[in-house]
Amino acid sequence: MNISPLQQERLKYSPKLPGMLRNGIAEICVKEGEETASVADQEKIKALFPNTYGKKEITFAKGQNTSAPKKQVVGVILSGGQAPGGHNVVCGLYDALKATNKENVLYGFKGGPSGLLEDDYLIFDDEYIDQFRNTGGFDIIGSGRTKLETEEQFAVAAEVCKKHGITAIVIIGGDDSNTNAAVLAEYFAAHNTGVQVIGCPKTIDGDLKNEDIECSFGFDTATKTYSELIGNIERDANSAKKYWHFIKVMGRSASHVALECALETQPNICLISEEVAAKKMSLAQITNYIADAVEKRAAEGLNFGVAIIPEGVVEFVPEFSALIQEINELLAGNKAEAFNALKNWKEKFDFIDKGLSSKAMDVFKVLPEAIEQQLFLERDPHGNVQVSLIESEKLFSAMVKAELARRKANGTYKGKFSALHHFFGYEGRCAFPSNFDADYCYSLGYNAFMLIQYGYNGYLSKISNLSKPAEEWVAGGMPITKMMNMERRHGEDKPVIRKALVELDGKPFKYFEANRDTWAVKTCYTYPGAIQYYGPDSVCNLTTRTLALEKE
Ligand code: FBP
Repeated sequence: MNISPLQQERLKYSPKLPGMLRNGIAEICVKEGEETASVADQEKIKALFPNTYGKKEITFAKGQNTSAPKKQVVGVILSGGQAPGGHNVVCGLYDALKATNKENVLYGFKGGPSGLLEDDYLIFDDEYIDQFRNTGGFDIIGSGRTKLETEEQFAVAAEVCKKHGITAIVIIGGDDSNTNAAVLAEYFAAHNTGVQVIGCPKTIDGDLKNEDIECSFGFDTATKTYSELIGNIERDANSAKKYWHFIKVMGRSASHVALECALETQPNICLISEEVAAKKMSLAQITNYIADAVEKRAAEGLNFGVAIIPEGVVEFVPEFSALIQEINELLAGNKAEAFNALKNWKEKFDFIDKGLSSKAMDVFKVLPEAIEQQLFLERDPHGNVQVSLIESEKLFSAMVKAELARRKANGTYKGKFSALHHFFGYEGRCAFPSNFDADYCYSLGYNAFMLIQYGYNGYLSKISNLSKPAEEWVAGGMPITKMMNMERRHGEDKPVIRKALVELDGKPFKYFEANRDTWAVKTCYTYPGAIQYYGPDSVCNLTTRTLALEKE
C-alpha cells in the first residue's frame, strides 16, 4: 500500500491515556458521584427515560477492579460528519477490549447507523485496525446520517444485536446521534435486551459540550487546520496589500469554530452568530459594521483585510430567518411546481413579489441577485431552503461593496475594495488528528470500554481536565440524559441534547470582544502555521485557545 512518510510515522505514535487508565482494567475502579438531573424539563425527561434517567456521574480511579468478568461483544458506529480522531476512538475501544479479554470481539457497523439496521459490518482484527492508527477520516468503517429514532428501527437493532450476541453498542456522534443513543439505551433497558449503549462526543462544530464534556473531538484539529490556512491568507493579504478576503468557516449553527480561528489568527473581522442574534442585528447593520472597518483601514492606506464569517450566520439574523420561513411557506407542497414552471427570473421574481409580505420583500430586495436566486435553487428533501448552502461570504462582501460605493459617492470613503472568497470546511474534517485529538480520541474509546465493562448504559464517555497534560486527565462517564431538554422539532416536543452555542459572557468571547476593535483597524495578524506532530510540547501539544481561556 502507498502511504505517505507522515502517515508511516503516525502509525507508530502511541496515544497518551489519562494516568488513571494506563494500567488497564486490573487497576481501574469506579467512584460513583451524585445522581444527575437533566439540564431542564426534568419531569418530562424523567418520564420519557424511566430506566436511564437520574443515574450517577462516575469517575474512574486507580484501584482494585470490581467489574464482573464477562465476554464482551461490542458494536461501534460512526455517525454524522467526519471529525479528526474518529479512527483513534475505534482503536482505543479495540485495544481496551482486547487487553481486557482476548476473546472479546469488536464489530464495526458500516456507513453509519444504517449499518446496524442493515446488519452490514466487519469484525476488527489487529491487521485491519493497525492501518488506521492516528489517521484522519472515518473510512475505517464509513459514516452516515441515518437517524436511529423509531421504535421499528430499535427493534431491528435489538434483533441484530441478539443475532451476534452483542453486549454493547458505542455510538460516536454529535448532539443528534447522542440524543438517539440515549433513546436507544432507554429502549434496550425497557425491553431487557441486556445491551448497553455508550456515546462518544464528536463534532468539529464544538457545540456538544457542557460543564462535564469540555470539548467534542475533532474541534482541535479542524480549527488548527483552518487557522493555518487563515494565517497564510493573512500573510498573503499583508504582503500583496490589495485584497479583502471573506472566509466562511464550517459550523452549521454555533460559531465556536469561527471564534477559535479568530483567537488564533486575529483577523480584522469575525462575525459571531450568537451575538448577531442577541443584538437582533439586521443585514444592513452587519454590512455597516464591516464597511466601517474597511473605511477606517482605507483611511490608513490599508486597502486589505480578512473577515471570518461563520457558516450558520444568516439563520441568526432575525429578518433573514423570517424571510426564509416565508419562502418555505411560499413553495410548500405543490406550489414549488408552479414556481419551477415559470420561464425566467423576471417571471419568478414577480411570483415572489406577489407571494412574500412587504417586510420580507424589503429584505429580499437588498440581497445580491445571485443570492436571491440561490434561495430558490437549493432545496432540501422537504422543499425547504438549504441555509447552509447560502454563500454568506459572498453575500456580505457584495453588500459591503454596495455600501462602500454609496460612501464613495458621498465622499466619505476613498479607498479601493477588491474581495476574494473562501470556504473552509471539508479541508479540516479529515486531517491527521493533532496530538491532542489523537490522545483525546484514543482515551474516549478506551474509556468507553471501561464504561461497558462496568455495566453502564446510556452514558457518554467523558475525559476531562483537558487543558492539563494527558497524565492528569480524568476519565469517567456522564448519563446522556443530563444534557437533555425538551425542544420543538418538526412540530413536536422532543427530548434532545441542548446544543452548546457560544456564550457571550464566556471568557473566549470576552477576550475576543476586548480586542476586536484593535484587530479591526490595525494589522495584528498571527500566523499559527501547520499542525506540528513532533517537537517541543509548546508547539505540538497545545490545546485550543477556547479551552485554555475557559479553563484559565
Ligand atoms: P456533525 O454535527 O455531524 O459533526 O457535522 C457537522 C458538519 O461538519 C458541519 O460543520 C457542516 O455544516 C456539516 O457537517 C456538513 O455536512 P455534510 O457532511 O453532510 O456536508
